Amino acid sequence: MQQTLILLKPDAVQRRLVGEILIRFEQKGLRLAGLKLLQCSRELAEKHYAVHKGKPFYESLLSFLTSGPTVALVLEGREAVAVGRSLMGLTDGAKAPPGTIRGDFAISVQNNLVHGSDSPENAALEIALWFAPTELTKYTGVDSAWVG
Ligand code: IDP
Ligand code: MG
Repeated sequence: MQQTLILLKPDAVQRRLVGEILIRFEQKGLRLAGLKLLQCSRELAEKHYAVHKGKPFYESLLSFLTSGPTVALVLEGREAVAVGRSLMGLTDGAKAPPGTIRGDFAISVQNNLVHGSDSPENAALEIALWFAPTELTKYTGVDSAWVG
């Protein structure tokens, strides 16, 4: 079963949108494999956003991600990476279509509420960055025959 790393960034926590956002992923059919609230360190933020090092928004992005608690999720299900990305919508909240998380709740490019892995390979790397193996669960969804 494919897994993806989803972060509900500090703006989602501060704006009390955690429940509102989590329900979107659950209702779609993705299942929780890991969940925690943590304060992201500078070191973790640097590793997580290493691909953006050198870009004009890099420092601001690190400040944002470390500015308050983040909810980290591992979600699993069929095509979890692509499904996660499509529920999130485009990076820029102003351009994200209504019906998506960013389209419904964000208008900023930076403060866009969620992170989602962009490939199964990156998902595996990101999950290992944010979670210890003992923090992840393995179980069979009792409704999997119906949900898919
Ligand atoms: P993604 O989150 O949709 O995958 P990325 O291009 O990977 O988007 O960018 C990572 C994060 O960096 C975005 O979610 C957003 O918070 C921030 N970001 C991306 N582009 C910009 C920008 O042009 N200005 C400010 N922040 C940006
Ligand atoms: Mg990205």
